[in-house]
Amino acid sequence: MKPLKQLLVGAALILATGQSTAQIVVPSRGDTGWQTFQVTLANPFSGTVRIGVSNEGDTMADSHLLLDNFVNLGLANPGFETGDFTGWTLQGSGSVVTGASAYNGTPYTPTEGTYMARLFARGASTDWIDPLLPPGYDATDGAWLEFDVNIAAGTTVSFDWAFLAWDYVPYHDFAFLWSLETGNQTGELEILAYIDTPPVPVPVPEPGSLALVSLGLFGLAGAGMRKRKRH
Ligand SMILES: [Ca+2]
Ligand SMILES: [Ca+2]
Repeated sequence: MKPLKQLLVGAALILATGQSTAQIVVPSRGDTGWQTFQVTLANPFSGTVRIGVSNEGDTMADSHLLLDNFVNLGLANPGFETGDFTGWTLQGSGSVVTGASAYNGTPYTPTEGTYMARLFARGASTDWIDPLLPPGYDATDGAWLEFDVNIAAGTTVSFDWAFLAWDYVPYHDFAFLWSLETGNQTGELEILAYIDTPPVPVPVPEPGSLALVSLGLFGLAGAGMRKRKRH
């Protein structure tokens, strides 16, 4: 199975920006901390955007996506400060909250104001993402915020997000940004973060470090483990 990372290699770039953001590999039941997605549009963009979170491989252990502080996207309630989803279209499960916790208990608070959105990977089918994923991955269900935008070239847009993994390898729950430019048939997908075994650093052999080398090889073998069924 190809790593999701390869989606970015040679892929058409989202929002006609000519740039992309780093993709974060989250270990089992880990979390990303707050991240800012920011792009300056090289070309104007008019179309539909979906930002959300999906289960992968099964429909259990729903991961979470926190969102806040949407800048320059022309949104009426860009930081959820109404205390609800006024002005937004939510598909699937989500709520507007003043705080949240990662699986390990790490607390999260809004990056702007008092409120933020918390989406759960359940409630709406994400089968529509499958054609945009590498073979072997299976998006099942999730939730996303959807909006139409009309952005002028040269505009810098941004939003804050945090992916809280509730699942573990080999279930690759993921956070995504999808866009469909008006007139196009196929949307473009960017994976913001997904669950996987973090890359194993290649150990530099030194005298007395053979044990470390062995551990590294063991880790690589683990990363190549085949997907197994959950019962
Ligand atoms: Ca899951
Ligand atoms: Ca806010």
